[in-house]
Amino acid sequence: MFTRKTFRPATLVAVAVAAVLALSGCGASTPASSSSADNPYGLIEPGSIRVASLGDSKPYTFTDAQGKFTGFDVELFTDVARRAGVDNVVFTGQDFSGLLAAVANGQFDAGVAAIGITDKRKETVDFSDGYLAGYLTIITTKTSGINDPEGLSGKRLGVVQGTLQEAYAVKNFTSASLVRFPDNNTAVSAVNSGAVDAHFLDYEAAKSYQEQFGLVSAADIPSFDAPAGFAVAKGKTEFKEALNKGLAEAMEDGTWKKLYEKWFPGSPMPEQYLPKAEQTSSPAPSN
Ligand code: SNW
Repeated sequence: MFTRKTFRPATLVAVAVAAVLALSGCGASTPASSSSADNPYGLIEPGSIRVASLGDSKPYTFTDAQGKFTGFDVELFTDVARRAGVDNVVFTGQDFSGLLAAVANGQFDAGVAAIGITDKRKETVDFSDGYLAGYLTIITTKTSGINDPEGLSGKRLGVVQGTLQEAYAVKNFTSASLVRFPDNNTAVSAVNSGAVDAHFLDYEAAKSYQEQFGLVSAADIPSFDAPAGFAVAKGKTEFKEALNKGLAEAMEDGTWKKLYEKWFPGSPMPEQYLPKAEQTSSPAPSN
């Protein structure tokens, strides 16, 4: 792990430098992926968007039985990309903990995985406007006896490394023992086997695992101050603005609402992303 972490960026820089030299011929300093007339968004490969995502965050981003990426975030991003003029979107599954760094260092054009926008993360990447604001949920077995955050005291709580859940648990669930996992599937397996007592993840993914394994929710914690956004490398302003424009269009013409109803049936409808005509005068929770 240590070796890989220290070596990887250097290797990438070497590859990037080689690519620049190969493409420019004369050693000019414009990187291959920076914006230009035929590649205004500065994509790795003009005409297609490479997206770092997750294979096990159903219904946000997941792979179906055929291994194809689908889910709310996947369909929304694909729609927004099309509005920005790019039809070819290629999703790849990553561990969440490495996702933002992989976008920042140019391995991917975007990161899409219910990624909450925070000031801390903005030190690494830029974000589109927000497109989802919901809860962080603790799931457990029916027999664990954990019914609220206080019930976590002395218990083993799973979190996926690098998530807002991890940060929240470190700060607020100080009497629980945190167990860090690379992904949700591994953590939920640990709940099912009894290796941990509970797992802390996004509300809709929690709901999906509850249905699949007969688990129950012990608490829903609002995360409205960190709405999810699409992550892009810093400085790709044209790309980010095109995504924001597409996102605003998808919200205004009802596409966002249609996808929300499709993927999150029965969940309360947040107002702030609906067409303006459908928003009531009462203020939304935030953003
Ligand atoms: O902050 C929330 C947001 O309000 C919405 O509910 C979607 O999920 C969040 O962005 C939080 N998501 C976690 C995070 O950003 C975990 C992401 C994941 O597991 N894919 O760390």
